[in-house]
Amino acid sequence: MDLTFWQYQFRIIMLGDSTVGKSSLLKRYTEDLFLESINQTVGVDFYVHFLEVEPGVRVKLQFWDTAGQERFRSVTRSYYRNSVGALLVFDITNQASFNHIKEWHDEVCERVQPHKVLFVLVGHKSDQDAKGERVVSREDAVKLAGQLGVPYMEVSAKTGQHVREAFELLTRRVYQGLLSGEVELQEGWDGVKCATPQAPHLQRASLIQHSTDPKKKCCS
Ligand SMILES: Nc1nc2c(ncn2[C@@H]2O[C@H](COP(=O)(O)OP(=O)(O)O)[C@@H](O)[C@H]2O)c(=O)[nH]1
Ligand SMILES: [Mg+2]
Repeated sequence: MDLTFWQYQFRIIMLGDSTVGKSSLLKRYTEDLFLESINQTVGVDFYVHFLEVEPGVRVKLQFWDTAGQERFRSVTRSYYRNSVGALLVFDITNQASFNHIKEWHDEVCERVQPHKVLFVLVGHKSDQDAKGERVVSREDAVKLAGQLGVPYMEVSAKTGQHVREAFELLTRRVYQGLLSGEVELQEGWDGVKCATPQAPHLQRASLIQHSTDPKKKCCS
């Protein structure tokens, strides 16, 4: 089987303050590695991972990681454009990173218009909880997630806890969004790509068909 074969490609971005662990999460998910002193990202880094969202339906996930611009809150419009999903990450030991989540959320929503981005809120470095380092309570995080209308998960790139689950939750949300029409394929937008492009209304029709017959390939 050709492991690089895919029916859909989703472009996913990582959002959150500098040092919350965005690059570490990507490294853990795509390479199952954790480095205590991870290099500061230089240039826009991107990572790839493949996931089967249902039998016979392979998705290529293309993750974009900021190159430290988030340190200066100067992430450019081109970073947000063409993305369909985002992990909103804060560090449970860093109150300011939690306080900034709504700003990250609102900024991306504004910048991707007229497109839609689906989110998962991530409370990161959950390994620090056992060490008594937590400053953001789970209750406050759940409350914020409810206000934003997004799911919440606590994860750790260090131990690997719930990392795969968080990325898969986001991927499945996007896939469900495609099936339900909440996310629309559009020409000139690369948030979601189909292996065989054709007219958007036909793609839509094939997606509906697809949802009732998982064996049917996208756009075929
Ligand atoms: N305790 C703990 N530290 C982490 C975890 N993930 C990342 N770090 C540390 O947090 C720092 C910043 O990580 P990095 O991935 O560069 O954050 P970024 O700036 O958001 O990309 C590094 O020193 C990492 O080793 C984690 O799950 N637990
Ligand atoms: Mg980074």
